[in-house]
Amino acid sequence: MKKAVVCLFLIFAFALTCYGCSPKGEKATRTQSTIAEFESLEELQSMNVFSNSGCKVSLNTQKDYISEGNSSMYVEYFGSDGMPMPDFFVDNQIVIYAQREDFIKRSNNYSNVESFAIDIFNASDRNTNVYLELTNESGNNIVWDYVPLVKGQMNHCVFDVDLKKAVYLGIDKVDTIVLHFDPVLSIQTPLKLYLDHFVTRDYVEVPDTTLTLPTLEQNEICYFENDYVFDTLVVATTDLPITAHPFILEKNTNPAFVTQGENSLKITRFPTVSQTSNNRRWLNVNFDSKYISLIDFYGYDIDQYEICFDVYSDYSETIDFVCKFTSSSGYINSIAYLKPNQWTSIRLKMNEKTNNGIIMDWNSLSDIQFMLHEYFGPTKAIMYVDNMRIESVQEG
Ligand SMILES: [Ca+2]
Repeated sequence: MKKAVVCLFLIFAFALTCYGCSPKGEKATRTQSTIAEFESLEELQSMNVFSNSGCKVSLNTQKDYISEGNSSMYVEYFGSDGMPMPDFFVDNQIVIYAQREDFIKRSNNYSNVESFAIDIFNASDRNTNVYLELTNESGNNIVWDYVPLVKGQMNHCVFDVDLKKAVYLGIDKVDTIVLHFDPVLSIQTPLKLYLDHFVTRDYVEVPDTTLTLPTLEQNEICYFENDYVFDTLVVATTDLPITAHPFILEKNTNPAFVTQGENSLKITRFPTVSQTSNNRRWLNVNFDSKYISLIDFYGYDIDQYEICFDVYSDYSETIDFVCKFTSSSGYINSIAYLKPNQWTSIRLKMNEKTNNGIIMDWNSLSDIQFMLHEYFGPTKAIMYVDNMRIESVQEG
């Protein structure tokens, strides 16, 4: 038995070696393109780091803090002195314009990107996070992800791109590339970071990003079983400041958080970095219009049927959850209050009147949105949604 395992291992190792040392001329799986190498003051000046009064920027030439070339960028973010608010924070971001022809040796079309990578030495006295955000002209978040930065070491950060979704959102026309870091409160010591070698890892052969519309089951609004939904659900952050952290939307496969089939929608919420908590804004999760047109509302007696779905929240307090349905006759909001760590079954009568006081024309449904308040919780919170369906009205 042991022998067989060793043999298998050897075969596997041999296969790997062959793969690693493929003869010249054979196709590589990916190449690399530069976004920024932080090699000159001029290059640094082309990013909007200097305009930020809460940080210091300089060109570093100490070898320990360089991963490529002769220099890196040193950024020090500090909480501002004398601010009356204890939660005052510095708007700590670096914005790189995707069309900087002088430094970026590529177009603003990133639709061949497998991942973004940057090396960051965290010389602060604490761990922090780096957030990567790509937006296009419409302000949509095409990519939004984060990687932890361990203190006292060079962190090789890689942000994988979900290319199907990114293409759907317009990664072929990127407007800005933003790097954020955790906020620095005025009572905290500064964040001290060295940035170097910001690149994209590109596919040589770009995978197929065509979306295929699913076939819905009878009574289904969304069972979250088809990849199409996950590839096209969008977080709308239009009126939010750039320091607001949007959600991460994912397919959940853990059966503990599924009420239908094998999957559900997982929504991870991050606390908004904001100075005021009295004026909470909304963040929306929007369904794709082509998907909505697949839902079959014909033949239902609206007095006899309801729209139903299940939502789970792990947040320690009761939290509100709004689902908005919009049609040519107006919209209906279903408002639910989710208790912690349990499923809430939401039911909305189909004969409810819209905001215009008339019966909803479900056949002309154009939008389904989950509306969630901007969130100030101390840590991230997770929600699951599953089994959106049309069902006969429950008695009692
Ligand atoms: Ca499901």
